[in-house]
Amino acid sequence: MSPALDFIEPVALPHKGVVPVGDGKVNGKSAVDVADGKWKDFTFQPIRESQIARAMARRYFDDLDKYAESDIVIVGAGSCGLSTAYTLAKARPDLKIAIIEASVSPGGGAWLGGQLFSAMIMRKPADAFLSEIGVPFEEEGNYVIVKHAALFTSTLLSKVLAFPNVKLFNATSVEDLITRKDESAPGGLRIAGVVTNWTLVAMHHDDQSCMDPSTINAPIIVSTTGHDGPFGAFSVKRLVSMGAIDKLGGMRGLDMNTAEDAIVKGTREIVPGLIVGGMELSEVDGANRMGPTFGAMALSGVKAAEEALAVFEL
Ligand code: 48N
Repeated sequence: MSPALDFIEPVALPHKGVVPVGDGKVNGKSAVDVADGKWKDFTFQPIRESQIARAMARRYFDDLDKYAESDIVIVGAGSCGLSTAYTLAKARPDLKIAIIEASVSPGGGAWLGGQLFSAMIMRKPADAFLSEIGVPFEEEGNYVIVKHAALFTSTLLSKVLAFPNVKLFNATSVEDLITRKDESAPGGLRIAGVVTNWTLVAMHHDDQSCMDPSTINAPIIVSTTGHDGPFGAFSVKRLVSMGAIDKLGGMRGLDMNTAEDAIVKGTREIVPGLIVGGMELSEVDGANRMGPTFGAMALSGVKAAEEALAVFEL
């Protein structure tokens, strides 16, 4: 251990197998003496509370300023959104990628496997993504098993957050989409950014007056807000309400074999500037749900990233 951290070096207490002879002391010191000695003079470096406040505020507002103009915004930090972010950030370290996640805790539905069971199943060939991010798994024929879904989500999250060109704004909701008239687009609209608010603010629009939102401009938005639920399917429901698409197909019943292929292969730009992936897409296309298997989320994220890069490179 580096000398700077030697204070946490475990105290070399007498091994149980070695019975101290006599007064229970080793080299004239008892275990308590040795432990106390180490901690007795311990102290942290001094600090003034305002230094902590400034360190946090400065970085947060620097990030708000820096990412007010982003190259790509990903809405939703579930398994699909995080897989998109990983694939994009690795492929294009020059792009500024903002992730907007409504919940305080990112990860969406991928912290547990299914029905509160903790193991996570991915059908092959999604095991290639697990190998790419370094998540160990057990082989079982046509599928693999990660021993705890949180091992996948925490590993992916840590990799995404380690990229210098990625910023996660969690506890932040996308409340609307920035639009531009575009006669060449099917619904006459192009998406050019997102409208955001802190989620705790967004939840109180009905009981607090005029808390206006903020915005992020970006040429490409990848929306992965999950299937319809309290927060889900946000962007595609907004596209319908603004007349950019006619209606939603609505997610269909569970059929693993049909659902996973349809979500991955169907991940695409729905209207110019807005790519939809993951379970949000099932609401657009009327795709089946797949239940507790997550390979399609990972590979839909990979495909969403490829779709974004293809548009970006036009
Ligand atoms: O995990 P989800 O809900 O969505 P995906 O598509 O990443 O993964 C879906 C997957 O968990 C399943 O549903 C599995 C495979 N089951 C399928 C089945 O058959 O039931 O993550 C979406 C994230 C969440 O963290 C939300 O908090 C967030 O998106 N979110 C938002 N973030 C910002 N602004 C919003 N308006 C918003 N809406 C949702």
